[in-house]
Amino acid sequence: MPRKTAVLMVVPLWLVAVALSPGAAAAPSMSAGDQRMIAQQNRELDSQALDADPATGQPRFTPLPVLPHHGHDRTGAATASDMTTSEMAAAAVADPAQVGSWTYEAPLTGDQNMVHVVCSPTGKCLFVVGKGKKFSSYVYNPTTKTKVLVKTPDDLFCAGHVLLPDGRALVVGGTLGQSPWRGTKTVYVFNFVTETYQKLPDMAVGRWYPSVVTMSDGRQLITAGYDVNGANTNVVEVFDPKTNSISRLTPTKSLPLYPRTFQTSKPGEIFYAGPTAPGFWNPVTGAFKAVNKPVGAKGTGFGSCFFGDVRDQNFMIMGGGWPATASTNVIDLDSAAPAYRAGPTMTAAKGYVSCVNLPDGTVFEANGGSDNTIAAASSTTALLTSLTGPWQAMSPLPSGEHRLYHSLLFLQDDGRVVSVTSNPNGGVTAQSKSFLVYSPPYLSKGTRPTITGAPTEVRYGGTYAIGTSATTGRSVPRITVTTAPSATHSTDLNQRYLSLPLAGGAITFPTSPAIMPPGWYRIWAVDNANVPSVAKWVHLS
Ligand SMILES: [Cu+2]
Repeated sequence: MPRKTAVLMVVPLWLVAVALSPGAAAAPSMSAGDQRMIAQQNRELDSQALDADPATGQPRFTPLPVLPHHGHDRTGAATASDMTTSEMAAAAVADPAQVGSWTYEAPLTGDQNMVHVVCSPTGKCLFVVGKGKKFSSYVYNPTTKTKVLVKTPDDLFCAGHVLLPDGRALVVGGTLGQSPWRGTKTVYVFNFVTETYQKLPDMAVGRWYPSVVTMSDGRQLITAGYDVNGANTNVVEVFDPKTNSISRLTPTKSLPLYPRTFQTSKPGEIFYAGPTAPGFWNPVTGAFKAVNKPVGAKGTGFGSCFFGDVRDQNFMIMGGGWPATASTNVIDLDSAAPAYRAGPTMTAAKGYVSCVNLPDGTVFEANGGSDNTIAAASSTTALLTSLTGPWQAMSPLPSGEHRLYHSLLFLQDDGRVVSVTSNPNGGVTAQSKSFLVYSPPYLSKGTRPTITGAPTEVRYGGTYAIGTSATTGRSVPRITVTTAPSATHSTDLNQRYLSLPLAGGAITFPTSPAIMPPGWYRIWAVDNANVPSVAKWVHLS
C-alpha cells in the first residue's frame, strides 16, 4: 500500500511539472544521459551517419574489423567450410514444399537501390530509390511486373512513411545534406491513383531517419531523426490525414534514429521496443513506464514483429548489434507485469534482419549479416511457427546474394515475399540491386483457396459474409488480415496480423482501433492446410 500511494503522488506532480515547463514546448532540452544513449545507439545503428561529429568535426566511429567469414561470399561460391551447421542443413533441403524457394523478378533486376516501399490498395507499391542526390521513385505493379517512374520533388532518401487510412502514402523528412547528415522538414503525400506527390506544410523540425506510426485514432505519430543541423531531435509531431495538417505535441521524447515504436492494444499507448530504454509511452501526456532491457540484446539493427495474432500482443525483437547476436526476446505487452524474456534463438547471428507476418500466421525472417560487409552477410532465412520456436531453416538467399544495410522485406498481395537492396560498408563497395522474391512453402502445397466475395468497406465490430472456395477435400476455416507494407531499413513499424474464424461463412472484425488502426488491410482466405489465397484489400473504419 505505501508503495502504491507513493506512485499516485509522484505521477500528478510530474505531469504538472511537464505541463508548466516552458522549455518543454519552446526549446527542447535533453538530459546528458539521453544524449549519451542516443549517441551510442546512433553509432551502432548507422555506419552512414557516422562520418563526423558536427560539433567537433572528429570522426564519430571507428569501423569494426571484418569478422570471420561464414555465409556466402558475393564473388565465391559457398563451400561447406564457409557455412554454419544450420546453413548446411538448409542447403541440403531443396524441396519448395519444405523450405520455399527464391526467384529473380527479371524486369527489376539491375535497378537502383530500393530503400523505401509503401504498398497500396491499388495493388501497386511506391518505391523510393537511390540515395544522396541520385534519387527517384517509381510505382511498381507486381501483377504486370512493370514500373512507372514518377516525378520526385525532393530527396526522400531515409524519410519516414506509412500508408494513410485514406489510401495515400505519407512521406516525412528526407536528406537535406551530408557531412553531417541532416534532415528536411518536408511533408509529402503520394496519391496512388494519380501517381503524384503533393507537398504539404512543413514539420516543425527536419528529420532524417524518423519513425511514423499510425495510432489508434488514425493519426500518424512522427518521432526522432536528425534535424536541419544534424542533431537528433526530441520534438514529437502528429499528422492528421483528415486535415492534412501537422501539429507538435508539448512533451518531447529522446529516441534514436528510426526508433522501433508500435501502437499497443491500448488507445493512445505506444511501445518503444528499445533495446536501451524500452517501455510504454503516452506521447500526449509524456508519461513513460519502463520495462526491463531485452536479454542479450545488442544495440540496434534488430528485427521487430508481433508474433501471431496481434490481439495476443506477443511482441518479438531479433538479432542486431555488431558483432551481431542470434538471440531473440519476447514480451507480452498485455501482461500485468510486461517484461522481456529470452525467445527462440535464430539460426544465425545477424543484424539488419527483417521479419514479415505471413498470411498463415507464421513469421518469416531474412536479410542481414553478422557485420555490414559482404563477407559477413548471412544467406540464412527461417520460419517461426510457434512463439517458443524453434526457428526452422528455410531456403537461403541465392548464391552470391546479400541483403545488408537498407534492405527491405515485405509481403506481396500474391503471398510471396520481396527482398531487395543491400548497401554494405556504407554503400562504398558493391551494392546488390537484384529483386528477389521468396515463395513460402505454402505455395507448393496444392491448389490455393480463393476469395469469391467480400465487402470493400468494413467497420469495427462488424460481421461480414465472405465467399470462399477451396480445392476438393479442403475447407476454409478462417480469414486472416495483414497490414499494408511500409518498409525501410529492416523495419515495418505498422505491421500486424489477425486471424478471424470463418463461422457460418462470416467473420467479425475486432471492436478496438488499437488492435487494427483505421485504414486499408489485406484479407486472405486460409484453408485447413494453412494455404492462403491471394489477398483482397478492405478498408476498416
Ligand atoms: Cu539510410
